[in-house]
Amino acid sequence: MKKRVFSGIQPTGRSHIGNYLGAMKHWANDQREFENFFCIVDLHALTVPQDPAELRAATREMAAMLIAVGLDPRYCHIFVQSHVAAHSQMAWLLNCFTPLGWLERMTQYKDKAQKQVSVMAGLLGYPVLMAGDILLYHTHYVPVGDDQKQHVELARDIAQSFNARFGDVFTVPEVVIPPVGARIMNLSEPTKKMSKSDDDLNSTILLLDTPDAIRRKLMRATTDSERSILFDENRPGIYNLLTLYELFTGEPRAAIESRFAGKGYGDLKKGLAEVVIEGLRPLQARYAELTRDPATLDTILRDSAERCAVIAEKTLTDVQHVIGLR
Ligand code: ATP
Ligand code: LTN
Repeated sequence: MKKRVFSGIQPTGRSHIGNYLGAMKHWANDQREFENFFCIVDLHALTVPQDPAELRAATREMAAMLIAVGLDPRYCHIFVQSHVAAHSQMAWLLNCFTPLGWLERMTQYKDKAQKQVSVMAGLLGYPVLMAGDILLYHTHYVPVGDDQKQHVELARDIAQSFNARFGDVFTVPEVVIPPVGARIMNLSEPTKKMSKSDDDLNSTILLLDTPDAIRRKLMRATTDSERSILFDENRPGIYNLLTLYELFTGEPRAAIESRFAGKGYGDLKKGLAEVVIEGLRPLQARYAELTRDPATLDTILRDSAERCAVIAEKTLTDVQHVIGLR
């Protein structure tokens, strides 16, 4: 039996090269080795304010994007979280077995709560819903970017404490973080991660950006006052641009450093813009084609949700049983 992979992505804002290099690209590369569950987490999106029509449209767009980056519905269950009721049901049950203190410590909660005028209870419960997503499928591996590591560790803690009390109900998942690209940085403020929810539109390269937008954003990217073009982690701006070059070309670091030896930051930015534009071109073409046929996307989502519901409901029933429901 193939081992199981589960990961999720929120249908909010627009996907960016951080999502791609930190998560989606790895999901696509490794898909044949595993049984894969890729979930468009619309329930997680509700933890911060959303416009209903935009959320609905963004959910279908995310399905198109996942297929455009190369996920193949023959190897992957690509589905929407709210289409499988067991996700909401499991979240409630796990909420009753998760100490409040574990949730209050989550760094993403603290960051996001600070940005909201009024914080809804769902924002605190976000990692519990996420733990339920993972545990419902007896997931072995959870490939995510660096920012989600703490949440997957919490899912492990919840699974272990539940198992200690009720027997081996859950498979304890492992987090998988890519060695390079797990944290693509914000172009304007390279000490922060690139993020969908950033208000500064120049800080993020979107997967659907036009060539002109990509060139413009990269030319404005923050660097430093030095001159040398070297992979030096203490120089976050240049390090981020060089990492992007490395990930889009697959060239070794030494070769990239010698390609730009004696050249200026402008040359690096121009060169990088061209490799990003070329790297995104095939994905953008596939995306355009897929969004012309929403009925096919809806069929893929519906079929996947039906298959996932069978697996998820079995786990949910097992959990209900051991805790004294049913
Ligand atoms: P937000 O920042 O608004 O929370 P996001 O950009 O993190 O949103 P998500 O849908 O939460 O987007 O994340 C999808 C996947 O992309 C996750 O696995 C996450 O770890 C990864 N990811 C997000 N941002 C980056 C980044 N800057 N570098 C690498 N991976 C990232
Ligand atoms: N919180 C994650 C999305 C997410 C997820 C998951 C990732 C929801 N459920 C389960 C991995 C496994 C995020 O914001 N990237």
